[in-house]
Amino acid sequence: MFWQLARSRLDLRTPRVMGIVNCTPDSFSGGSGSSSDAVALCEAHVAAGADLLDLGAESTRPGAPPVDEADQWRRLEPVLRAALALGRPVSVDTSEPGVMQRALELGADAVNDVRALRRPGALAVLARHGAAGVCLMHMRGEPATMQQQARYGDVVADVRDFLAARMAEAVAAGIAPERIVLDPGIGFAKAADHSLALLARQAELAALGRPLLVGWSRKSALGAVTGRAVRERLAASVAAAVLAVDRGAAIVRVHDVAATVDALRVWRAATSPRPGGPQDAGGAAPGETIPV
Ligand code: HH2
Repeated sequence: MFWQLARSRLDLRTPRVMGIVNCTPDSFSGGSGSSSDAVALCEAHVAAGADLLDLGAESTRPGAPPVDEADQWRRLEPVLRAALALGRPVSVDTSEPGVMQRALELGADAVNDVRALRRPGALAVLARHGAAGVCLMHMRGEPATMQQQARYGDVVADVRDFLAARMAEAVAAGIAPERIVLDPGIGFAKAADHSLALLARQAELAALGRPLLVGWSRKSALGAVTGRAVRERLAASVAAAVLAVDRGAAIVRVHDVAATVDALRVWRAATSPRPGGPQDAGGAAPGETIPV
């Protein structure tokens, strides 16, 4: 399994960590005040082991005010230019077709759209940019009012059907399936129980046949479970990322890259065949032994 991106194909046989860079003053877990802060965060994420960077210029927390195209681009451009030189794929988190267009022209590898390319013109921009990746995420309504729409009969079936329909529409518009990853939209028009059901039954979303990208980092569902404030959700976020990967997620979108990378190293070590372990066919290859 791989994700086709503008400059590369991302191999998803091992889980990948996407580092969040909010070029916003008002993100729910704190944004970057200036573009130099945001560039420094990109560099820190890469040093900590991030496989991808996701740059956003508009907060999507419940009740956040919209940011117009010109302002998004003013915040994004200097950070995107610097991030593209760091040797990792870079996605731009936007729903605005004009911002998508400018970002892809500058060389962005993918578009991450919490509205799943539903704004007029968005599908066409991606269809025009032959190889760029796209993440289609589930949400109902708009961030300002989405929590009023957090009512479902079967949330997992609803999210699955929505993602299947958005993927079909993207493919019909000319976006090849290997360019697409899917995201259940943890916390977007969802109560904590809805988000947790999406983790418990994540396999039903993986059955859609495209890689899953999942963002649990510091989200309010983790606050509901632990009783902790946004800044105190590191352990809960890492636990959720590991569970998501264990249930088949290909990419986890996180604020705390170093801790997530370590946790996934442990997950990988524990799930790979080991000399002498139950999946060992006999005879360890040289160099495969793990130092204690
Ligand atoms: N969550 C947020 C923003 N963008 N994109 C995808 N694909 N999946 C997510 O779960 C997701 C997302 C919200 O988190 P954050 O970026 O930290 O906050 P804010 O939107 O307030 O900037």
